[in-house]
Amino acid sequence: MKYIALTIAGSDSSGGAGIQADLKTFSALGVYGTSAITALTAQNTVTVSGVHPAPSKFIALQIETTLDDIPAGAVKTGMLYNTEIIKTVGDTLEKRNQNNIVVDPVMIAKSGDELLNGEAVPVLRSFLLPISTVVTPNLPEAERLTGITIKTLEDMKEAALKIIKMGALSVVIKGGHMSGSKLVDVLLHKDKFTFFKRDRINTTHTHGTGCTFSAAIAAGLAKGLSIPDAVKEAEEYIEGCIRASTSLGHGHGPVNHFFKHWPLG
Ligand code: PXL
Repeated sequence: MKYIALTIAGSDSSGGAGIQADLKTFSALGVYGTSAITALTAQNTVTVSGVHPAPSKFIALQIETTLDDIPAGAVKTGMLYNTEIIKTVGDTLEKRNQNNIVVDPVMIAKSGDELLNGEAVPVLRSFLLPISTVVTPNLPEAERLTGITIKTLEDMKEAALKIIKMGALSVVIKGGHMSGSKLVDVLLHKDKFTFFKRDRINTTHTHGTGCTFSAAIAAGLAKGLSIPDAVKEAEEYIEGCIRASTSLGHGHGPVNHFFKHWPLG
């Protein structure tokens, strides 16, 4: 059986996040990965020093050409950068009736640099959420999408319900930005909440975490897992990746996508 997933995302020259993280994740989870690159970033573990978006027509061409020949069982979107790219990606996927779309509403890099223009948030909400199978915001992203200030688990549940009302089939709100020794991610799928609790791993080497998590969900969907099972597998996978992360460079080091195969540090 051939399992295939397509990532539509930005390139991270430091190799820890973006397209590079997605392809490593697909490979580690037994899925063949294809890619459409939305933007180049000049980046290391400390800073994003430049962003060079691709022309939106060329992004559409990458998606069309790849999928025409190699249909994907699931697609994930990551860094989309501006309004025009969001609209193009949304239109292209909708026109093709692509199923199993995981939307990681990437807004800010670990270094604090902007990966989505501020004015693009409403466009992401109206163009991408209605076609998404799973949306994976962290807390600041969920706050920007919903306008809800999130301080408690109840706030996370309220934000999840609001994101479903915007048209997403399911949502995982990632609780990593909440303080405390335990983390909770909240999945809302078909009116059912599932809570994934784990101990906080004491490390700053978390570059690529969000990209890796959403790519792992896409890999699970490409393999035919149900949404809750794909999220569960992604939760387990990201925990292993973070436990094996390392200091590489001078800032937030990368997670180890291949922790089952070889140590990174
Ligand atoms: O983690 C979000 C992210 C997404 N896409 C690209 C990135 C980053 C973070 O650094 O570089 C290309």
